Amino acid sequence: MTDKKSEDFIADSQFEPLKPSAKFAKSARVNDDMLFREAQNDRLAFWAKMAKNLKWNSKWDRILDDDKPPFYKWFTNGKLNVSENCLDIHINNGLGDKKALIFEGEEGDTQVLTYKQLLKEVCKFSNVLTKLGIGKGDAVTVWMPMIPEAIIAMLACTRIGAIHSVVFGGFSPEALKDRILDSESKMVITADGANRRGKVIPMRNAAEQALEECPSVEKVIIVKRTGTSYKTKPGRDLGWSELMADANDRFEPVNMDAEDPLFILYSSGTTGKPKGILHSTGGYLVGVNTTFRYVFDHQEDDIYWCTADIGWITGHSYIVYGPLSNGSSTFIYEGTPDYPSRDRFWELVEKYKVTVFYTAPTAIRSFMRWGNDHVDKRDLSSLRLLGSVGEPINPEAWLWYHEHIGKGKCPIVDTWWQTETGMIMITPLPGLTPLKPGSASWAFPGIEVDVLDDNGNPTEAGQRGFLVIKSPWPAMLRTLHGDPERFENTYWKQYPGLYFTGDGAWKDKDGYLWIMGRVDDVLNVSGHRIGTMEVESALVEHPAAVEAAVIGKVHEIKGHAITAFVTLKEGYEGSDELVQELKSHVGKKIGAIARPEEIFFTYELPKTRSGKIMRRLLRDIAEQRDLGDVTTLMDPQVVATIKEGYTEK
Ligand code: 7RM
Repeated sequence: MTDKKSEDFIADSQFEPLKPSAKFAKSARVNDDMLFREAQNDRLAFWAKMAKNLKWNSKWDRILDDDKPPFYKWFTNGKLNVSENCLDIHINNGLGDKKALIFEGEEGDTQVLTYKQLLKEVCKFSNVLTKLGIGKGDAVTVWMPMIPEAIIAMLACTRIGAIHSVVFGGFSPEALKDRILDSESKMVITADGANRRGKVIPMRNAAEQALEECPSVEKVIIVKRTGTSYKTKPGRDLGWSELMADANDRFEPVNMDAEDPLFILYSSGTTGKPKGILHSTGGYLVGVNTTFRYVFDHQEDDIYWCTADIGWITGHSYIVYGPLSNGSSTFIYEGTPDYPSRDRFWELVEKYKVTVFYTAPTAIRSFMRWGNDHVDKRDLSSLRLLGSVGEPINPEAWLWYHEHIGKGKCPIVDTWWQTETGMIMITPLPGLTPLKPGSASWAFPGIEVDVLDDNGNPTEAGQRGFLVIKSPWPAMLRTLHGDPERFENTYWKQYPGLYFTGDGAWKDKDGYLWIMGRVDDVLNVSGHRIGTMEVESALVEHPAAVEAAVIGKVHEIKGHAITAFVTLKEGYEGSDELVQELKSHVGKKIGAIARPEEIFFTYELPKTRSGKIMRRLLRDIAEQRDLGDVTTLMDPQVVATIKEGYTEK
């Protein structure tokens, strides 16, 4: 890795670390270094203490089983149920009438479920699932819009011990099919349609394209959301409300082992095949319960809003399991921030008096671009804490967020973590950590990270390296579904014994961590992970394409914009029509988020002598940078030609 760029140093030195106000610190959950000291003293004892915040039906006999790394186990032989910890325990503590889930639809329809009401719905759906033959260990795919039923379905799965696999609603039927097949789901839960910017997007009809090729699926449950019509497949398709109408509203939670699988969530890797990241019950819940409480400084009367979709890990951990296991009130919104107008989010913050708001840098950059008028006309005085996740936040966006959304008084927690980590790993604690705009600060108590150079030595302050996690943590992924070998190879081989994050980072002189994003071929488009290989595989499936190289071009709003370089088969001519065709081909294969923004045709791709496509060069071309070292290139002429073509367009 090369040395840090000068901009990085500017980010480092430009700002005085911002201390939490005395007012915030005073009532904060954490305002001294107690947790850090406890964890430092005895990391496992710290996590065991945290685990005691949950209800266990039998206690574990070992905190961490590290007999067969990297296949770690946490809280072995402990027994618990996730939905019981998210619902029943709060009702037993007198919080039954507290709002658990607050929902607003795109059209302004609303729904509030108290803890008691949410428990009833979850129990009813648990009975529905059980009656339909779903039980412990069965996989259920959830492909739904952001509506309460999605969360009810997830919690019901955990209540009966089924393994949910939530697939992002914006993924294409093809992507859905791959994930249903890989998880061997017996059931799919979906909706007739979704509301999106005033239009109705059919879901059940789209799902049918996937279902036709998924023989393992015995039942499909369909929520009526938009009234979109579809042809029912008798014997397989069932309506959510019909099933729920006469379902019993009591269901005893199934006692699960701490290491029983809780869910699978597919995430992009460096090959065309997405990875089925497997999380298990006990450690995951301990991790998200603990981090939610301390990172978001959980207070009893908070109205907490995380804008993620439940199809991503952020939705799993910090819309559903973290907030609910803490007895918080979690708000969800069906739509996008710009419909019907660009003040929609701020209208919602004002209306629901949101106190804690957690979103992604890509959204923040859009808000900045849309102008302050949309923000200034709303009353945001209820906000007390802001969060950021998904990609590095540039200091400029951080400062805007702090000033215009937080009015200078809300700390910002820039939280670094991954689908694989399950829980927040690097983050400020808002009542304690002096903030540096653009830095996620330090590891959470009980988490050990470092930045290493190519030889595995810790880097000096200011020097770039690879971010690693040095010891197991409770919410860590347990394996990749059906592919333990890939699990070992992807995460545990670069530095034997350490978890390789795939991110580049550097530490500053004060020990703050500055995360620079992926070092592998994974793009981050608007906070969503897309593998370059996935897009490339989709492109070359088109009859006109021979070979494709996909890169992420730095994009002001989205983080990365997908740019594709494609070589064509003989007999095909590059044209605007073909560009459009290829773009929609990728959209159809993977989903709209993976649609390349630009496609270029080239007679060859730059390759190393061993035949590896040099994406770095293409990135440099796309970003109009000097090309640097090209000595390993097989045919340097290729680059010159591509560069010419690119600059001409
Ligand atoms: C939670 C989530 C993980 C990748 C990760 C990073 C990037 C996430 C931050 C960040 C800098 C952050 N899971 N990333 N958060 N980079 N600062 N606060 O996003 O599996 O979808 O993505 O996202 O590259 O490896 S994820």
